[in-house]
Amino acid sequence: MTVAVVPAPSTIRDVGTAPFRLAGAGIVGDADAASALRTLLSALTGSSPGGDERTIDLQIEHGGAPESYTLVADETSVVVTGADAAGLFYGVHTLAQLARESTDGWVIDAVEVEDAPRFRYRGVMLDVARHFHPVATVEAFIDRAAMLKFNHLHLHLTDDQGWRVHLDARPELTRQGSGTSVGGDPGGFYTKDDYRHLVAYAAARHVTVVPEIDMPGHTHAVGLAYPELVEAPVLSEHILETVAEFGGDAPAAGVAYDGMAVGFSSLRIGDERAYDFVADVFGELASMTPGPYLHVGGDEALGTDPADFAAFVARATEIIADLGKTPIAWHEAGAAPDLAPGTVGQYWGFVTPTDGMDDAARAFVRNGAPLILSPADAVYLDMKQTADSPLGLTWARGITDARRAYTWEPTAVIDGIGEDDILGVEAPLWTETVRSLADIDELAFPRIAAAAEAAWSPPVGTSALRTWESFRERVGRQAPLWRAQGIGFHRSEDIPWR
Ligand code: TNX
Repeated sequence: MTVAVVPAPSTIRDVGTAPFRLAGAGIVGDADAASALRTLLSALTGSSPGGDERTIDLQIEHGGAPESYTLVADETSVVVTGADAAGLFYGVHTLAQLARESTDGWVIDAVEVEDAPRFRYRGVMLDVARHFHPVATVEAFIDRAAMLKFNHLHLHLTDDQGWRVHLDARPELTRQGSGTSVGGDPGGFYTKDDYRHLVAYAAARHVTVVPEIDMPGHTHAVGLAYPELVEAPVLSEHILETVAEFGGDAPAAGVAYDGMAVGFSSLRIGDERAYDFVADVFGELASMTPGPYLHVGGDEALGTDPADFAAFVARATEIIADLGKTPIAWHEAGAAPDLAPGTVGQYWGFVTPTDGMDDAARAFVRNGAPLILSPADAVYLDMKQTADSPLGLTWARGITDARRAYTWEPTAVIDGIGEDDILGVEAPLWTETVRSLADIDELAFPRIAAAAEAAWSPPVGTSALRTWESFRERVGRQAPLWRAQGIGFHRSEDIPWR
């Protein structure tokens, strides 16, 4: 039987009858799901089911696990039943993946699928700071993620190179801190309406936006707008080496930074005005963000004294918690003894941890909160897939091909961190080298599908589908659907593309 579903479902069984023919079939049931299915099928097959000989029935029946669904297809009917609207939406995407062209025209094989997510947080991240990406690009990225059953979009909204969301409380941030991107490329920012539009666009696809304001490091752009809030750039040996490696000017106070070095900037942690700033920006962001999370960054604060860093992240996470939101911080913040209770950690070390990064991650769990896993040498979508591509970086153990992106198991990464300590998996796409949607597609695909499988599918070792051999076959069969969506995926050589 042709199993073409990615991420792999909990169970899929061959029913044994002839397939369901789409020609002459009609779609009935839930209107939102029906319209999503029509859009997918007409892009794929060139026509939308509209007959009345057989039906595809799309229903919500409350009671099952959140986001779960069942799909039963045989010769006479297809029934997709979601435990909630998200579950039905995912069932519809599974159904679109099952459609294939046969001598009988487009058909759905006779199968029975039972499916539910492994983790409740399944994320992708887009860095809109190193290169600004317009609203339409973010929409397209949301569409791509939702097709693979991701349910969170982390927007890395600020960094040394630019501040990308307008906030009335601090209007100079976008007025003076958003003009450029890496390499002197054009900058930009989202208006509050743009941001609200993206939140709604994502929500309509069962995706929650997680905004990140990165601090206390990665704040050079803040200094363009409010110089009193940031320290002078720290030009350490490491920074000067990075500047030499990637070119561009060294960071300088009051000058927009368009290079690729990290770890030279810091808010003035000892100054109370820094905390007024934190309260202002997160307060306004909270009021525009219906989702439960606000991400405070906290990574690579190499320009900040460790004790000062600990004091800062403790206060910043408390400010977020006081707004009624759950703080998320990159794993470095785990070293701080007084993080707000419940602060979620995001681990970006390697699949085999180095440099005590696992200790920092475990500290979040000791503090009573779970972890999001983003092991850089597996799910960083900005690592090079091939040596000859101009896109991507190589710091996370060189080339990350699809096989490496696939071959890891979340509970095997950090000693002592098991299933219940893991909120989910997130695949970040940093954009130092990424200028366009075409660049995003080329780097993200097909590895984003491997990350989706780590986040959604049963653990490695518990399902025959969770092997590289199975994945490469299944992901290769996504090609017609991906082409129909206009996705310019990287044609990894080790995948048999259809
Ligand atoms: C590390 S991982 C970063 C980013 C860079 C990225 C490039 C992490 C939390 N920070 O600042 O953009 O590497 O791969």
